[in-house]
Amino acid sequence: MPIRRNLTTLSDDDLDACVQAILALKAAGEYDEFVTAHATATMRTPQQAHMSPMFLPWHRQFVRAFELALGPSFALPYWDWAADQALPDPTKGKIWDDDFMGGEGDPVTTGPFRQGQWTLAGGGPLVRAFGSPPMTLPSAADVDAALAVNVYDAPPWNDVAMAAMGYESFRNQLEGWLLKPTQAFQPQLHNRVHVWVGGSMDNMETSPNDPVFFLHHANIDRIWSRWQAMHPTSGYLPAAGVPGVSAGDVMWPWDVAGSVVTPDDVLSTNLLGYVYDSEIQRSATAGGPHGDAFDDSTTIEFIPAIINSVSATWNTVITSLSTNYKYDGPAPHGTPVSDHSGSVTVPPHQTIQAITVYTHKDHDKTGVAALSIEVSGQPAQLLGPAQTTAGQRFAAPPGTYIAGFVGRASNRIYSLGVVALPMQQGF
Ligand SMILES: [Cu+2]
Repeated sequence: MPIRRNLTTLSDDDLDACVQAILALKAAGEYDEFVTAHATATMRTPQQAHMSPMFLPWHRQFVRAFELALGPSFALPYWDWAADQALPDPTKGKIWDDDFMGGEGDPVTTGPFRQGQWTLAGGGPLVRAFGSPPMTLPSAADVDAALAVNVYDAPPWNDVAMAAMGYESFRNQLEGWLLKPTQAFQPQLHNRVHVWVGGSMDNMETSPNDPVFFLHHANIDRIWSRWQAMHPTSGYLPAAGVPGVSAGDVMWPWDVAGSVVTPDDVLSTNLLGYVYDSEIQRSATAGGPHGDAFDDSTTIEFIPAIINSVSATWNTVITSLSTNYKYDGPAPHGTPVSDHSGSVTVPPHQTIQAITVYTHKDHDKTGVAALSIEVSGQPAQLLGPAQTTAGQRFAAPPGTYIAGFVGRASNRIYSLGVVALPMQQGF
């Protein structure tokens, strides 16, 4: 599964591969189609892409489509602008290196997207005008404040001042329209980054003209994913009844019969086929269910409601290896099942949020671990390096750990995926 990584951790080769993929998409004429789709979506009524609860699912689908256009297994890096905010000079962050995104200017004259090398979808060169103090990038504290809001969205489901109206809205706080009663309006978080980069990015319709858009929105998506993990009982809102923006409503332009996309379809990044490096690291530090010093784990997410039953069996071939897993369903929450091996069966029609498998840090020394999943007798397809059917096992080779797990319910075919990575990556 593609792992979206913080761009500051990428090698020069990986950064260059990203630039080359973007340039190739541009040369093929496909890049500009994304700019046009974004602009058209922005001008439609009702608003879905912005100033709407669909802001996050719409851009998740949009960025994922872009990522797939760059390559079937391509992973977009993300730009952690809150980390750059803390730099002595945020305009000197790695993202702006000459061999990555290039710098600012009217027009931009450095980097691969400089004047003469990169023409906007509507014509003309790329422009950037970085904010100067007191205009700053959002801070880590700003991100944490948004993450603390446990309600996804609230009436009137748009960009107006919800805090001032007595409502809380994670979505609107992250999107950045939120007017705090105690402060004069200024763009926050997502909006603030667009304004800070300035120029081409500071245009709500055509901002994808700057490739930085996608690195920025990968980070926005990462923050949403983090919020989802932090607030597992806070779902997308409105669930129903608000025309055009409810959980089951179709998001334009993904309205082609037979392949429509709704917010409900994009609630899990794993189901869409990617994961963030920070997700892996966060689960890795969560600790084992017994409070032991386990240092790696995998999270299994399933689309709720459709699955009749799931049983997961985790065991180790080398029996001296200590392995635990737990079932993070609605109840009992996080029940540790056993050491060494065991299984858990989820009752029919239960919502499964996650099954987490913890393996002991020494397991790279001791050999093979196996995980088997059975989904109510249905064929289960592993999306990772092995294919299986119901009840069959995925075997992680020695020296790997299981980094991600996917359940997918599409046309009632259940797919399960595993990612196995070398131990040295991140742990
Ligand atoms: Cu947008």
